[in-house]
Amino acid sequence: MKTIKIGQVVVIICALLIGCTAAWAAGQNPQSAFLSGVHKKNQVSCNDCHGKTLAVDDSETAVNTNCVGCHGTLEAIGKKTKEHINPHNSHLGEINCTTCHKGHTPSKSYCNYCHSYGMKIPAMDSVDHMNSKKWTQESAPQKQDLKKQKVETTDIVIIGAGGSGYVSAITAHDAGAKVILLEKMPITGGNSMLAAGGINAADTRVQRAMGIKDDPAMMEQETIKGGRGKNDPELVKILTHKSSEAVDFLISLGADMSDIVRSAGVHADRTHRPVGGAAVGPHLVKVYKKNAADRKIDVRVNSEVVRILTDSSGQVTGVQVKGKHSGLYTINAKAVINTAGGFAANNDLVGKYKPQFRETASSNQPGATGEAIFLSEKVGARLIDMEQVQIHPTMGGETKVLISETVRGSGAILINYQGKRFVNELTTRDKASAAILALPEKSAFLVLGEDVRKSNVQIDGYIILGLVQESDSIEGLAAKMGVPAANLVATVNAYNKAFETKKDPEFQRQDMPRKIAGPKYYSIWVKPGRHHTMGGIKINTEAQVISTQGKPIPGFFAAGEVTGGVHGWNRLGGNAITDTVVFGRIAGASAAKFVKGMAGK
Ligand code: MEZ
Repeated sequence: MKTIKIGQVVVIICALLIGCTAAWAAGQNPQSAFLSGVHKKNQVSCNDCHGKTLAVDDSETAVNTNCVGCHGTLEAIGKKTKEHINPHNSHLGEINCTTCHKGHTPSKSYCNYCHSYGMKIPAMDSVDHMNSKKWTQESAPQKQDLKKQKVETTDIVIIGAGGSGYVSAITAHDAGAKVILLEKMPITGGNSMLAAGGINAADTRVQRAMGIKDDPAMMEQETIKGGRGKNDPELVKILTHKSSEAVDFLISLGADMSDIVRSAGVHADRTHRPVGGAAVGPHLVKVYKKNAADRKIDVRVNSEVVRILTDSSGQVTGVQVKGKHSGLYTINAKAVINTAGGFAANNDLVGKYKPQFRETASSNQPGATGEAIFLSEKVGARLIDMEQVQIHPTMGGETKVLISETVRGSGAILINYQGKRFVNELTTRDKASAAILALPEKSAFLVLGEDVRKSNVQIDGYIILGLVQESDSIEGLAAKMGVPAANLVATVNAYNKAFETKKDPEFQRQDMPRKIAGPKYYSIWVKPGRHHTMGGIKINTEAQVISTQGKPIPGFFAAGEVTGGVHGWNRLGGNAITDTVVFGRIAGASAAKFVKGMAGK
């Protein structure tokens, strides 16, 4: 008889315990509650999903490869779907199957964090419509825990894989640095993934080819005027004067920037976007993902930074990460870039800084909860303008779907319940939102004609989502909207006259690119909602994080919505993507330069 060693006994007891716990869990939950149960019923074994070792990395790579092996790619599954709303073929692009389909907890439709489809998926517990819960993080562990953890080393760690994170990562990598890009959510893309409008840039080769005259100095002035003069003027100079290079950079990565539209609060058509007016964000994130993959950049999802590490001099030296499966570990790095985004999805934080906006819907992705702003504050970063929360005038009725400003830019008008215009549709967001909130109903309607719909493919998306009403006549549309028909007819006639004469005596709207004409007329019910947080970490023009003492914190950089100062107290539509690209590039280049400087020491 073989002798059994103590270690083996422990292993056997553990295996029995795990087996019993799994059996208990299965007993507690009907077979169909989790995918593991569904799979078991179909005689799929643990190893079929997890492979021989049963080890799961935080990005769940092997499991997802096996999902695709059995079920096909998202694209292939998407092709089988007949319904208009097709989650497998959505703007989220190629994402992990495990983002929605869970093995050991109830499945959840990720789409419902932002949209509100009454959608059931296999092994789901209930339809979760409008979850704006904080994405919880456990409190950072105590210092002594650090000793026991796995430690990795790299040149640069980037916190948050949204637009700024990807741009910083690609730039730093191309400058010779070894980069790890961390994302706490199960998918990458951040708020950039939801960006509808486009990227503002002045005096670009695309504008020149279209005969559009523009000037970075004018963009600079308009950005400061839009920001109510509260912007950091040096950051605005960089944002605007490097915007044309930002568009060149995107084109060099393979992005399509061939269409241009006007955004609110400006005097030039400078919002660059893909052909047909397609949403800019999903397109850019797809381009970023491909570029990161081509460069073999280490991108990890389900990996939340819970602490930023410093040495005794205050220099930033890395991060502590909580991986969904790997638990706590440390990455020592020569530089850290914070690109973790803002906090407009965090009801409590918004409520703290802007109590009147606590209950408004948010257009943001569920991970925009702002923890990394405070992790930065803990290592000495100065925070500015935290109470400046932007309300976007047009979210679709009771949903979290943003109706892009480009719909107004393409020619839609805003109508109140009297069937009348009440504001210049292309004024800045703060003013347009205030005008809607001053109406007794605190909501309004966008009204548009056939040419406007055709110019902006996103409107077809809103039709699919059931957000648009349509009619063959203005009177018919008025009846559906519940506004007086005679007023709406008079309003549309007056607007079309303004379009013909290029003068809008009532509201001085400068740009009226299309009249409101049939054969079909459309309306969308809209309400203002939380969209952008202008405040955050103070940075300088090199994207270095500035301390409460007014000095750069060595080894620490930041870019995008996690920072404050670029947009002042009100951001112009289309300037967020400019921010992510311009300052993402600067942060990546500055961090890589810093790393090289350290090597020389
Ligand atoms: O920059 C934005 O937030 C933007 C253009 C949004 C939109 O309405 O499309």
